[in-house]
Amino acid sequence: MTGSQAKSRGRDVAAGPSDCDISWINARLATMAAGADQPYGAVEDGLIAARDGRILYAGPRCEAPALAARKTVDCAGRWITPGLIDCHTHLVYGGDRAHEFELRLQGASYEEIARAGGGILSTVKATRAASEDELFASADRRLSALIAEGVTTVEIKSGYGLEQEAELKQLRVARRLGHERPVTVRTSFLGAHAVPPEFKGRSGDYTNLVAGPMLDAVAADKLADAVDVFCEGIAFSPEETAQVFAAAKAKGLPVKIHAEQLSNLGGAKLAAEHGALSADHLEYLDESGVVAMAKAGTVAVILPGAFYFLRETQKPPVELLRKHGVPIALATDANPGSSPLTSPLLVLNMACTLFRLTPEEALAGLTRNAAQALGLQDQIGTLEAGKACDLAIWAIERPAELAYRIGFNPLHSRIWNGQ
Ligand code: DI6
Ligand code: FE
Repeated sequence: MTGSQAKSRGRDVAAGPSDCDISWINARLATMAAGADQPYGAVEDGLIAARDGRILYAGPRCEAPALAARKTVDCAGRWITPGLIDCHTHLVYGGDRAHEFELRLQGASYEEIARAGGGILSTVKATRAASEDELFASADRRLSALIAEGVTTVEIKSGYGLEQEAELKQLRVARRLGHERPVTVRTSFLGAHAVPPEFKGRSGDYTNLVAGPMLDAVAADKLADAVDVFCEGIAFSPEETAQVFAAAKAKGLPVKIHAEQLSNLGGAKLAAEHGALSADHLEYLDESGVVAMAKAGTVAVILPGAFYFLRETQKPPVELLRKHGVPIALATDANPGSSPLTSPLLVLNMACTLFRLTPEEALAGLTRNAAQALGLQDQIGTLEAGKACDLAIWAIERPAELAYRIGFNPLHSRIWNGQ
């Protein structure tokens, strides 16, 4: 095809002498590109070419410019999707909460356990006591489970330190995971996850600390890519949330929120008014919150693992999110208390079975829309020229299989940054 034809399809490639490092041929592509004609942005007989870790071309082989590749991989008809993006995790923590699982099975509720000093605070105790190496080792095992199912980008939150040094420790471990493992790590400072025991009854004083010296220290060491707040009856009020958001904004950091998980405090609307990247959980979100999110371009991150594990019955308002065009992302919410889940494939299945997403919407939730929830929509999330060459290659016959099966991993191989 001619250069101008390629350009008109948004895949302009400056073909040169040594062209590309690697190409994948004989592949079926689920490009997940926005506004594609085909479901999943599907391309039969597709080709991907990459150079310097970036996609040079992704599309039909017959339309590809002539590119000499140093290495060519024959995919034998396998499907390639964008590498999966887990945009909401609490992967770094000490200990576990299996005993609380037993207590809940004897009738205690998640909120009762939290109010009695268990819940998040029991993980805080274990996280404060753990060394950086111990935290790294346990998180690394959980990260391996994500990688094994095709994850190439993961967001990791702090929020189990709840004091300056322990929060910094969690974030340093998250950064180290990104340096040592073949995966992109984005971090969020979640100092406002719970009121620590030392501040019981003085949440305002703790919020001042989070929005002041703690955020200063996090920003000074460049340890966070975003700031998150748990806005809930058992956590922080909308006023306290707004205070943390204002401080984040002053540092030039984007914000996110845990909102409307157990009750409706209007947190998602508040976050949208602060231009939040995403509002997450959202079971109790109402239409005015949805409208505010649509207006602000705030992504809805829904978390079927927490819904399932806490045996919630109130579902997030998927129909309203669709109606108002709010992008829906999915994530594991991997954490020891409400979602001890490290399987993105199971998240796809649960999103369909529990929340009635289509398999295509679910896959968009772990690719294109998850990228947007991290503010990385120009970098990752679809198979398009110019984006990072992060790929998941699957031994499947159709993309819906990714959401359909339970407990089976058809990943054939995973490419991160073209490698
Ligand atoms: N919502 C959640 O589901 C997790 N954090 C939050 O704000 C739970 C964290 C935990 O129970 O340890
Ligand atoms: Fe969470």
